[in-house]
Amino acid sequence: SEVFMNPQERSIDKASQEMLSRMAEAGQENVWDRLAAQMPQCGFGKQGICCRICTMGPCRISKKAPLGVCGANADTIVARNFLRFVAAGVSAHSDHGRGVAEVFLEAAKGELKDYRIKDKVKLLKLAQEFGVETKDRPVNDIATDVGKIAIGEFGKCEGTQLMARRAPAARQALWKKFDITPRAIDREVVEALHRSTMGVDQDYKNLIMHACRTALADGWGGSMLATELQDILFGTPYPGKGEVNLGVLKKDEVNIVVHGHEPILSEMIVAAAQDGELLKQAQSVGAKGINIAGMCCTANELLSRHGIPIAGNFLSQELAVATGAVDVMAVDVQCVMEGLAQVARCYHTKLITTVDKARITGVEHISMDAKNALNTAKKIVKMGIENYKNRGEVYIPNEKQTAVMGFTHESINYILGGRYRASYRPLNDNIINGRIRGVVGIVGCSNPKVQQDFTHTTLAKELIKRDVLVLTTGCATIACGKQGLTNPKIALELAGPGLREVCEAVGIPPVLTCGSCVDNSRLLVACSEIVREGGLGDDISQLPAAGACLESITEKAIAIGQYFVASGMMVIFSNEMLPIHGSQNVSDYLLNGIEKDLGGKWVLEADPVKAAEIILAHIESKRDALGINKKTERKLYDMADRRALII
Ligand code: SF4
Ligand code: MSK
Repeated sequence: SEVFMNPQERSIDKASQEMLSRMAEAGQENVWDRLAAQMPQCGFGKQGICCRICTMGPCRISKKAPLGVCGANADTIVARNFLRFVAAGVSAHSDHGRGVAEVFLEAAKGELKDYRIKDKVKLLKLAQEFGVETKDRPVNDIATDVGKIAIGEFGKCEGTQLMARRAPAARQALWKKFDITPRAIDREVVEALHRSTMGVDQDYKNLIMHACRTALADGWGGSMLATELQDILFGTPYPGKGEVNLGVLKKDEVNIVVHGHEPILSEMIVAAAQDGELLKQAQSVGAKGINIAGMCCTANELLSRHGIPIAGNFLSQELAVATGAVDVMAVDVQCVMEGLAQVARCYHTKLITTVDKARITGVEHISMDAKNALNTAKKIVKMGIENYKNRGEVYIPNEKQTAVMGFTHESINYILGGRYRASYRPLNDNIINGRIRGVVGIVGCSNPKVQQDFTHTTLAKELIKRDVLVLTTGCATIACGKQGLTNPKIALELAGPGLREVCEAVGIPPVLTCGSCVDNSRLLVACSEIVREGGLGDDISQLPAAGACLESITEKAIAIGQYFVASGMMVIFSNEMLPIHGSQNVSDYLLNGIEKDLGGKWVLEADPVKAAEIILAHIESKRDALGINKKTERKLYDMADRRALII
């Protein structure tokens, strides 16, 4: 792959470009430089044909040596590696979900003074779904029962994931037919590791089928639990305005950046920053206030629930420190680059790890104890205040964008249908009448092998231009936010006439931000609800819909892709970011054969314009199959339509 050396090649984001220039001038290394130093990267690894799972190896498959020492061929090795990618991604999301479930249960029992149940309506819905008695019972008793069942989902001895029942009946039947309905989340991950160890499962299709089941345990299990319980505990997001990009950092305030994924700590830091005593302390050191900003998925969680500004996505983390304005960066789990520690040493920034399972050598660790959460958060904020005076030169790029964020399955439902008739009907009707051609999820990361933010935003623009509604999560959301695509004023100008009419009528932007990585589960629920609403087939695989992640990095992204595929969706990734090319059979199956079995498939395309063409063709073929492309005469909204829509 190409190595980008100058700031303009590395990112389309002006704030990133400025910071990259400054870091280069100061001779400071960042993720792009480390990528350059790694070149050329191992061709065997890229194709998925290196195996190091036993000490007869490591083995690499080549023409000269087509079999590993144990006799494993390329198909087995690629499929095993793929399964291990998926299992690791699932374990990350699901361990996040388990962490939330544990705090949820303790909070429900009244053992945590700083957390309480915020969304009682959502709690009651989930309780009913889990079969928990709700009538005349105190909220905390109901929540305790829900919490116990939720924790059980990770390790239960019998049965399948409860929330997999949210999928359309036809989908559930298909999972049953292929025996891939996910059982306990931990069990699927453990079995994945067992099956992919030396001398166990040596049939590539069998391995891929277990990758489906393991991934489904994430999408319809671990991630979905994380989302549901976070919503109940911290409040279900509702669309609101916020600001995105490094320009949200403030020269004259104490800047605390929270980075990672779990909102357990960051929610408390937000609360601590409002403490009168701490505000006074901030003023006493000459700061005008305490400014909290988010990074990566923590940022999505906080903006969508509290309107807290977002400083940047994955590739911006080191750049934020290089502004010299970050007094504390508090991190929890996932996507926290170890390189941050090195960059932080060049500035006054105090980098603090907070989760015992995620420490960095040489970095100060303040253990986040849920029982003493607010005090721990206050301690961290105080460290920021005390560090304010140690700032050296500060340079904050003057770049930020207004964004409307915080869409959920519930809020889309409500906005479309109104309080008393919350419903997907208007969306389904507008897909059927062709004003909206289809729905696409643009999700995931920000990879230095790709110009930062370019592919996510180009793809989003190409799609909305052609009347496709875009839903985003993760770092893709932040990329779209930075480029104005979640600002209705800017984005509506770029939308096709049909999509624009619908968005204007109901008051939404054409790019809907749906939260963090675990919130991809919201998209699964939304798809199921669209199917349930009727008129667009009886399974997710029939919907004119797709998923895309052209800047993926993590194992989590592959797990997400695989659970979308196993749920019936077409998913586009960049060629280089799915290491399956070393096996023709595995590639053929994941890119083609699997569609006959499960209705979804992977597609590889790195170019966002070409990816948009592929998605459009896919959407139109689904529309043809549904018979909704007959009489597709497109008409703009007239007053009668508007009256029918606005409740
Ligand atoms: Fe080599 Fe087989 Fe061991 Fe893998 S499992 S390292 S292919 S001997
Ligand atoms: S943070 S997983 S780089 S989206 Fe969720 Fe961003 Fe990908 Fe991490």
